[in-house]
Amino acid sequence: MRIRRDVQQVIREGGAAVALESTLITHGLPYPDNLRVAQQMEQAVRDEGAVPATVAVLAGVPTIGIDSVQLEYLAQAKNVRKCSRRDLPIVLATQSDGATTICGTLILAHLAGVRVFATGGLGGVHRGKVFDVSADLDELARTPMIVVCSGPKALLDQEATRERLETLGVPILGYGTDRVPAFYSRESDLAVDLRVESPDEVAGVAMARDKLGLMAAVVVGVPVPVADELPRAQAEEAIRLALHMAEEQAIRGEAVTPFLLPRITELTEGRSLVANRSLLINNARVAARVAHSLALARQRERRPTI
Ligand code: PSU
Ligand code: MN
Repeated sequence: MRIRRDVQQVIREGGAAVALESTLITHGLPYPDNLRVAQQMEQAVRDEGAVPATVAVLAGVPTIGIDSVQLEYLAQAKNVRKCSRRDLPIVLATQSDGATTICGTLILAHLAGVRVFATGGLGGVHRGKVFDVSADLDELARTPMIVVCSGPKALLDQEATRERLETLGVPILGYGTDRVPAFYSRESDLAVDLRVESPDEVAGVAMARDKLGLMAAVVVGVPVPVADELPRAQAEEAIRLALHMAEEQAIRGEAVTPFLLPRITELTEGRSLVANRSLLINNARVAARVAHSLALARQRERRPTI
């Protein structure tokens, strides 16, 4: 794999690095918003003094920390494969381009030694489709990273996704909230496993996990900033309508989310896009702070006590 030089260095020094996914660039947001948001997420991480590493596969090479030219290419490229665990061997063997989902990013970023990851919404259990369960969930169960997000994607069955995460041993922390964030809206009616108020508390849970040798990710649910929140009733109405359209057009599998997101944007007159953009940039900022706390906690742990 190719690891950008500054990313290599920060990992070697045990500093703060934040992984970012690329599927939200190729499949989650329209051009040119996708490019702007990806750049702003990287900038938010840098503003906090951490190093961003956007992950993708380019011509079959897993790349940890794409450069600005590669980012612009991905933002406009068509036919880039959306890569979960299943897809990685295929894009490598065929030397093609792949955008990594949360699942794919967890695999590659963890291999490279990055411990914190910022994204938008987790994949999970689709509404009314018990067999359409995102590979994100099983990957979260076996990758000891910290994943900063705004809850499961709004269009999923939130309750089923939450139950599945419990079964898989993945804790959900609420960042200044008692409820699992509902992506476009600040709160669902589902309780988090622990409410935290600071990056240090998040790092503390990850450190305890590591001492136990548990492999699961720690999920941190950060609510969308208040000013950009979409009221729940409004978000739900748009989601229901979009799901109905997907049903009518027989959209299936990994094509479902890329079909639904633009429909939801249309139905909310762009407000879902505003919320999505806002939460992504905010999550990148929070993840950078968490990465600092974790780096410090790990350094303290290594230093002999006097
Ligand atoms: N949430 C969004 N937009 C997205 C995704 C999540 O708001 O584009 C992407 C993420 O990359 C996530 C993936 O990992 O969708 C899950 O897809 P699937 O349900 O097909 O596993
Ligand atoms: Mn799916």
